[in-house]
Order: sequence, then structure tokens, then C-alpha cells
Amino acid sequence: MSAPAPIVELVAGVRSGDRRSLAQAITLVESASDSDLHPKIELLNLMWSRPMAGTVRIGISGTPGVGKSTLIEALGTRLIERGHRLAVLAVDPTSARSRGSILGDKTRMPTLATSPDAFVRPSPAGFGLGGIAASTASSITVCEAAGYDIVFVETVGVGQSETAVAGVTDLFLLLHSPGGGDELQGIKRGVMELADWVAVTKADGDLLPAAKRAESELKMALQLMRPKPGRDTTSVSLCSAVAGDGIDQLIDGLLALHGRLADSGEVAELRRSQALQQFRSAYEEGLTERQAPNGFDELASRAPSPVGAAYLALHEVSHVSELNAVTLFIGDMERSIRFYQVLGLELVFGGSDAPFSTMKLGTNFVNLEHNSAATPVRRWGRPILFVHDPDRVHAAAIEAGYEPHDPPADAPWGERFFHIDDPDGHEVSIARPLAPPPDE
Ligand SMILES: Nc1nc2c(ncn2[C@@H]2O[C@H](COP(=O)(O)OP(=O)(O)OP(=O)(O)O)[C@@H](O)[C@H]2O)c(=O)[nH]1
Ligand SMILES: [Mg+2]
Repeated sequence: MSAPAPIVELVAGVRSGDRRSLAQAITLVESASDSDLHPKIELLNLMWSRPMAGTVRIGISGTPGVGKSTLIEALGTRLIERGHRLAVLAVDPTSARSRGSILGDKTRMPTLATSPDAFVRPSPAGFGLGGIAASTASSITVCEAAGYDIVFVETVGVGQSETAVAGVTDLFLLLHSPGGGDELQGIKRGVMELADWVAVTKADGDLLPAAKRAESELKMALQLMRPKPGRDTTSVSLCSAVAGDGIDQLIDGLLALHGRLADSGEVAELRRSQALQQFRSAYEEGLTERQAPNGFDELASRAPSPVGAAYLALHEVSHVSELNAVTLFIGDMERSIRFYQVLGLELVFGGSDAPFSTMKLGTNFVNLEHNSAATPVRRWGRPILFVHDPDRVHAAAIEAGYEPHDPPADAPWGERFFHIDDPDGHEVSIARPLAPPPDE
């Protein structure tokens, strides 16, 4: 591993169960700051290697005041008694709730706040690359590496946060207050469909009759909805965190459901597709929102479009991925294929007589599309080909009679690169990134 010592030490600290290391690691993975990006990726790569198949991730949501924190305290206390270790992460995209109020939450979780077998983490101040989902998924990874086998993600129900939380957890528990009717109407159908389980809270004392009514209304409403894949119907149950009723049944039901889905391979499949989605949103967000450390003007002067500039920025600061396919409109297929072969690409599809060809260099793909229109179609950006030895490619191009714009040069951010026009005037960058992407 090439990670610098502090990250390796931090990972060791987390795995040994040191709470300060755990808190520090979560702060790092939640960070939206550019300077934290590389250490964060290193940390996650090191943590990712640990098998986490046995863990249980449950999202818990409901309107403000429905009793989320109180119920989590009750569920968590029982889980710890049963020998589990529980991490509770809070997610609040509204920023209406400040960091301070998790202290309020912690007072509703007195046992969990002080137990050595529980870890309660407030909502992050901001969300890094990839938004809520990627940030929360990273925190979950860190908690699991620290030995917490059950992770609850609490979110206040405001619409978009449920979707984000459902996108990083295995099961989604929706809490409903003893009120029925109007309130039931207020819950969006989409949120209801996310639920694996609906629990009516505060089923005690004066509220018990209302809670029972809400339970039967919910059962009726859920019958009209399509159950989630692998499930017959969405379960509805009553619980009271205050009286302690329905708590063990809720735990047994959730763990049994999770066990079934884990055995059938659905949990693994779900986690795979969630990881892919998180990668995509981090990448897309990187393309659209990331601030370039060198300044946008400087990047824009080297790239023909805002997307091209963002792409350069993404590369220079993150190594998240490569934009690895570009389509160019060309006038003469044979001529273009010859040119790209000189640059080291191989033909993998099409050919001299084909209207469309694909050429490949490592993970870079250049599609050549024959353009018969009178006015050439403008390309949207500039292809950047990453190679091990730009100087050799430069020499080969000159030997074949092409004219690169400039000799290979070292960029201030570490790349060695040069530019060359293809036969149709598309400017191509040939570059060797200084540091390989973390996974290589
Ligand atoms: N009767 C009764 N009251 C409850 C129960 N659980 C929670 N409450 C009360 O409901 C109120 C809200 O509880 P919280 O646990 O803070 O609710 P929350 O959903 O976490 O609230 P936010 O984090 O602000 O969205 C408090 O006054 C609790 O005492 C219960 O089982 N029975
Ligand atoms: Mg709460």
C-alpha cells in the first residue's frame, strides 16, 4: 500500500476500536474540501477491503417528532443487550437543524450516547463529492470497519432525504405517528413504496386507540401498492418506545427479513447497485460542480467547453475516473484510423470502409464517425489520451509525418503532456498523469 503513514495509522486506529480515530475518519470522509480528497479516497480504499457481508444497514425515517430518536434508543438498547454493536448516523439535508440539536437527540438516546457498544454521530455539516448518499455510504463503511455490525441511519422525513437514505441502506423503516387520515394522505406514495416496514409509534396510553386505527389504515393503503421485490407485503406494526411494547417484535421482524434477503443474495445485489449509483453521482457531480483549484479561467483556456474544463479539473484533483469514450466526426475513415494507430490506439471495431469505428488505448476509447454532411458537426470537447510515455508517442507522430503543436512539457500539476491535431482538426491531448489512480 502506498498510503502515507497517517492514513494507515488512522485505519488501524479505527479497526482497533479507538473512538477518536473513528470520529476523525468520519470527519475526513464527510469533508467536502479539495485538500481532503486524496486522503479520503485512500482511507476508503483501505477500509473497503474488509468483508462486510454480515452487517445490517437500516434507514429510519419519519416526520419531525414522530419518535425516531426515542425509538432508536429503545431498539439500540435491546440490540446491545443481545450482543450487537450499533452505530447511529443522522442525515439532515435541510440544514434547518443545526449541529447543536443532535445534542438534543443525544439526550433522547442516553444509553446509546454513553455505551461503549454504540456510536452516535450527528448530521454532517456538509456533503462531499457525491452528495448525501456517497457521504453517508462512506461513513457507514467506516463504522462497519470499526466493528459496528448494525448501522441505523436516521433521517427526518422531508421527501428527498428518504430516497438518499434508502440508497445506502439494506432496509428502510418508516415511522408513522398515531394520527391517521390526513396525515396518511400527507405521506408521499414514493416514500411509502421505499418502506420495508412501517411502524406506528407511541402506541401507548391515550394514543393507543388512534395508533391502532392508523395501523389498519396503513395496512389498507399498503395493500394497494406493489410490494418491494422479494417481499409479499410491507409489514405494519405497533410500537411504544416509552412502554417498551413491540420493540423486540420489531427487531426480530427486521432481522429475520434481513436474514432472508441476505441468504437469497438480494442484499449483496442491492449493495452492488448502490455502490455503482454512488460512483456515478460522485463522478457526475465532479463533472458539473467541482471547483477547479487552478481557477476556472486557466482551465477554460486549455479546454474548449465548460464540460471539458470540468473534466480537466476532475482529473487533476481527484483521479475519480476517466471520461474514457469520445466520438469524433471525421471525413476519411482510413486516414483517421492511420493517425490514431500512430498514437498507439488499436482498432477494435469497424475499419477503413465502415461508417463507424472504435479505437482503443488502455481504457480510452475513440469512436470515429464518418460525417457526410456538408458542414462538419462540431465536437463537444477534446479527447485526452493517457499514456505511459508521451515522449515516445510524440516521436512516433513526428516520424509518421504529423506535426504536434508543442514538445512534451511538464504541467505545474504534475502531468507530462503535448497536443496534436488529428487530420480533421480535432485537438488531442496526450498526457501521462503524474500519480496513477489509487486503484492501480
Ligand atoms: N407517548 C409516547 N411518546 C413518545 C414515544 N416516543 C417518543 N415520544 C415523544 O415524542 C416526542 C418526539 O420524540 P423524538 O424521539 O425526539 O422524535 P424524533 O422523530 O426523533 O424528532 P426529530 O428528531 O425532531 O425529528 C418526544 O416528546 C417524546 O417524548 C412513545 O413511544 N410514546
Ligand atoms: Mg430525532
